[in-house]
Amino acid sequence: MNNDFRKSTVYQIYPKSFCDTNKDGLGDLRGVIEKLDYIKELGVDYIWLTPFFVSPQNDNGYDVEDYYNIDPRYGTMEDVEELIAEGKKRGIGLMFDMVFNHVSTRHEWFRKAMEGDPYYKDFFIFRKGKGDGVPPTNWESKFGGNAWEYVEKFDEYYLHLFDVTQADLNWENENVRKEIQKILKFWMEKGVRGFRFDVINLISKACYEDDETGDGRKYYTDGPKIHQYLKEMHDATFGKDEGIVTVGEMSSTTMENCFKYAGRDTGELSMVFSFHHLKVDFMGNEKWVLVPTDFQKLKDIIFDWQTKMAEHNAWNAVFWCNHDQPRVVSRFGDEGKYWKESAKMLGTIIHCLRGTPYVYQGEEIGMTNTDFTDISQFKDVESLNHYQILQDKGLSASDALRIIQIHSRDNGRTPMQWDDTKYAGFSAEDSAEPWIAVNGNHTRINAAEQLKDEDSIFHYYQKLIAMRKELDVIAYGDIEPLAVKDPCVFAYRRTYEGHELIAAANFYGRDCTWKGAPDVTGYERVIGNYKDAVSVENGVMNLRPYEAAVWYK
Ligand code: TEU
Ligand code: CA
Repeated sequence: MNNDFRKSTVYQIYPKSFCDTNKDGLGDLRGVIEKLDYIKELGVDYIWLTPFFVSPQNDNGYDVEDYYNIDPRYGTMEDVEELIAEGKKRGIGLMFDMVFNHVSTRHEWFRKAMEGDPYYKDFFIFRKGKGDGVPPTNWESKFGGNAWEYVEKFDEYYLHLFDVTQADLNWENENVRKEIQKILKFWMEKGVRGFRFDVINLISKACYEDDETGDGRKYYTDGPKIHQYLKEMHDATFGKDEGIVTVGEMSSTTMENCFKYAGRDTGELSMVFSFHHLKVDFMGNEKWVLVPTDFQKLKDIIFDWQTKMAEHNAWNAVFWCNHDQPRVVSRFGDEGKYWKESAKMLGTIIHCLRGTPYVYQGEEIGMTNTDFTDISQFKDVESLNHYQILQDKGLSASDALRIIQIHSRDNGRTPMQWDDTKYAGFSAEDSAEPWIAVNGNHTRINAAEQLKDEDSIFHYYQKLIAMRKELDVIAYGDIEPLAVKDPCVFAYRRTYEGHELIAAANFYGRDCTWKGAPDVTGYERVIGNYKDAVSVENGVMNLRPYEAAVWYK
């Protein structure tokens, strides 16, 4: 494993949808072990596994009931130990997903709180309502509806920023913070080499007041004690081991806060996920609408984060996909004629940026959004809630379904497509049906096919990942945005110790010309998604549909 996270690439696995070895239709940890050689082949340094701890699975494991034990549906502690050891043998470090903003209401702490134990009641955020069934504040849950749940026994409400079965923890309580440190130490002792922290910038709540202008996020996002809590956690646990890599998922954050969260010397985290660049097909913060992608905004946001984080010595995680996002080839590329070109183009843009790239399972083979045609095929609590909310607002069932099809998190959660058999090799053919339907296009889009094909998306990603290791300019270089206002080109220059790298891409399915392109004579074309070179004449670069190319000097 590469201890320098700037040279590393992370592969994200959503175990429930990755590989099912015991034929029950649910992916499991033995499935991850079985596929380690495939992941090794891609060339990544770390695997981030989303939660597999004991959980009622109302939010697929982000509702943790017990951080110290493995949900039997995923496997056993022995499986986890074997996975860590087998990863290590292959130079791959395991990063676990720590959900510390909330716990499942089935967690022992919450159960004891509900029994009235004052010690544990103070682990959560209970407040009086405003009378007449009016909750303490008008804050909205991220999954729809008010964020407070009434408990008759106490005549109080508890806060849940996510599902009603995900109760927010009270970080003001030092005992909560101590318990969290214990959990981290436990997993560090097991040999875990990194952590991803779920919505970690929501843990410090500023106050409990009505938000007159919004949904409450301004009162709990990047709150007043957030940096203090992160430093304390860092100093007490992973900060003691330089080799541990950490990434914080930052919901609706500001860059100023990220300078500290992911600063080189701030003693908080190694890097951050921010999501502003993935809201360019939203209306403001409203996800459940259909609006075209704003390409200019996408570039502006990425370049802004790239340049300013660099100026402040802070580090980004760079990514298009995860288990909460639609598939990028469907979203910003083309599922049809230019499927392969556009998938490679999107990979090129991310992998040559300044930051640590994350590849989400199936992205490396160009997996697409679901082909679901009926709401009953969707499983995600967020999709199902919003399907109802949209209709309550007056949309027809078919219009609501259209929006869910485009934005649902389930787009990223259909089974990994290993081969062209009935269940795509996720489950054996004689298995129970997978928990969520396999995309019909697995007969065409699958790993087995791509491993055989030198020109596949898989092999292109493999090359991108290797390039970051070979060329210091990718890992360490400065970044200069190019073609900033061009309506179809995404391009930038990286520089480091006399070396230069230029990445250029056409984001659209038609030919485009980039006027004022840099002269690349004398540069080596290190990668590209068309066989022959791009033509450049008199400062004009002619890019074919979704063409991407990278030059190095
Ligand atoms: O997600 C945090 C989060 O707010 C979003 O990604 C959210 O799912 C989306 O914006 C809603 O439109 C994290 C996890 O990645 C997600 O899977 C969990 O459901 C969530 O936290 C709660 O733990
Ligand atoms: Ca299974």
